[in-house]
Amino acid sequence: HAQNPSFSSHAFIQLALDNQVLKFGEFVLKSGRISPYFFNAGLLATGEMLSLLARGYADALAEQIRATNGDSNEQELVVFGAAYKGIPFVAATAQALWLHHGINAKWGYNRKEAKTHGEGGNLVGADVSGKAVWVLDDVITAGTAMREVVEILEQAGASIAGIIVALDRKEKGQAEHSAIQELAATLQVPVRALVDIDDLISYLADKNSQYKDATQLAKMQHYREQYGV
Ligand code: OMP
Repeated sequence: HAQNPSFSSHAFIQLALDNQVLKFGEFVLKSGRISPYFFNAGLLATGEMLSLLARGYADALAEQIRATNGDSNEQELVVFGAAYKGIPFVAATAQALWLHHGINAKWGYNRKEAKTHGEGGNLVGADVSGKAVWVLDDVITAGTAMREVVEILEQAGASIAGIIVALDRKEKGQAEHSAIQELAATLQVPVRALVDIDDLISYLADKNSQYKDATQLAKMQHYREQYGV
């Protein structure tokens, strides 16, 4: 039994469904949209799921670094996770980068309450000031959460190197483009997702899938037409 498989979107979706990380029903989103599915990254709460997720982020980052630097690992890699859910994810990703790719990334996160004693401030870990930082996050819908993280980093004197989310719901952001397209255009950086709604739809449509479900598939497709890009 392989305990450190490379990331595959199929395996990730299957695990997410098995563990109710990905659920079907009727959910009110932060944006106010009513969605037939919800991805709760807080439930990626086993060693297996955390490892697969971290491997996904790490593989995507390593690929991006290779694409820009060739084989050299010289350029410093700084990864950032936003409080609270992003914190364990960024820590696990830094470890996966080291164990599976030999990349010694610096990692950090923010706290929600600024400290008034001790070292002060609200950033912990890697010093991001003057650095180009990769941001990890769980889900992107309309892009509000991600814009807040970008703001925190820019306030701290960092620039954004790129963004990786676990799930891209591929929905409209502030206008007609998807939230990811808007961020990529505004920041001029790569923005990647480990899985997106089209992967979920293909999974539900797959005749070999144990979760094959025509009713749910139709709801997902309808929602995609309503809010999708
Ligand atoms: P936006 O800020 O609209 O991009 O929504 C992203 C945030 O919504 C995530 O960081 C989550 O807090 C939450 N969310 C989920 O966790 N899973 C989903 O499937 C959908 C949402 C959501 O509310 O849109």
